[in-house]
Amino acid sequence: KASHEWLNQLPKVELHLHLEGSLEPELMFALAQRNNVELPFKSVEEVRAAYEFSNLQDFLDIYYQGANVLIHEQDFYDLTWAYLTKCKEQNVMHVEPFFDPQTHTDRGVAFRTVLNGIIRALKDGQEKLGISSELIMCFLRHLSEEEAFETLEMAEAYLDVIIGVGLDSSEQGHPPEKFSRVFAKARELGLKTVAHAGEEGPAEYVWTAINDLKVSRVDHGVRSIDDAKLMSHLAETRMPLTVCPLSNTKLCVFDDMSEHNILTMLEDGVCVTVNSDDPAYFGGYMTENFVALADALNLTETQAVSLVKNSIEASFANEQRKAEML
Ligand code: ES4
Ligand code: ZN
Repeated sequence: KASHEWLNQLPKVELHLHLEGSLEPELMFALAQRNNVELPFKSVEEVRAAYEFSNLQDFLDIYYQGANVLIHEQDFYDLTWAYLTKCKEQNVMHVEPFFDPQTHTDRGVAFRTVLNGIIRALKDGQEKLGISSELIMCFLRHLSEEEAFETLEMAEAYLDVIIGVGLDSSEQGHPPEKFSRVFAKARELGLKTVAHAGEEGPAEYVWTAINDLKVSRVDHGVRSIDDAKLMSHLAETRMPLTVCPLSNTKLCVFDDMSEHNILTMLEDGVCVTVNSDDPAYFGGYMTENFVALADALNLTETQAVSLVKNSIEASFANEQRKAEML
């Protein structure tokens, strides 16, 4: 296979990245040792071998277990900084990462510990690497509305460093409207909203993310293709979809990359974007996701550039930063 160095050189933007999903096995082991946490794996190789998933839940079980090594502010700094240095290597100029506070507060790690580590690294990323960023806090949808409200309350002290809220974790059985009232409160606080929808769940969940949660972007959204009316609506309104190709094949949303619908949607005028989701678990960061599309679907340079332009259009960066990136 060709090296596709041009795809690494291409300046890129990432809009769908879970910081906890960027925890590489090497850092997981180092933090386990530093914090005296027991891991159910003997080696980095054994961890990587465990990363075979047949669906979203399979992955989530391992992902939440991995996060147990994150305890101190410095751990969250190191996690975020490692991701940003990877972005620098791959010419990613702007990022809008997600974090899952409930994964940590439910283990007794303070909200401020998580947030302070992350924002200090994002600030260094801006100052030392020139990577601009906006931070998005996600609610875990398998937990209750009440717990989401409690999490939103903790975020109220940090509205200057959180641009929006999102919704992630187990999709099926947890429709967007379960969080309509929490999202309404978030919007009242001036936060933007996004939500995972139409990853494993039906196209109907994309409609309710748009109509009930009033999202600015839909995360994944690939199952929108099952609903022709929805597809036209997405194209007409330029509603962005943050698509994650390697995630979708790793979690068996598509059996093979050659079956992925991202380029079909691009040609239909939908504002699709390329993102890495949980790169430490799914086999690659931004460049690898673009390369996978080049290998399986013959992604052209024109298409690659359109995908990045879509990301700039869909981003929460200010107009000046957007203009700089175009
Ligand atoms: C996730 Cl791929 C995916 N889907 C839903 N929730 C998530 N959290 C982390 N990765
Ligand atoms: Zn995701």
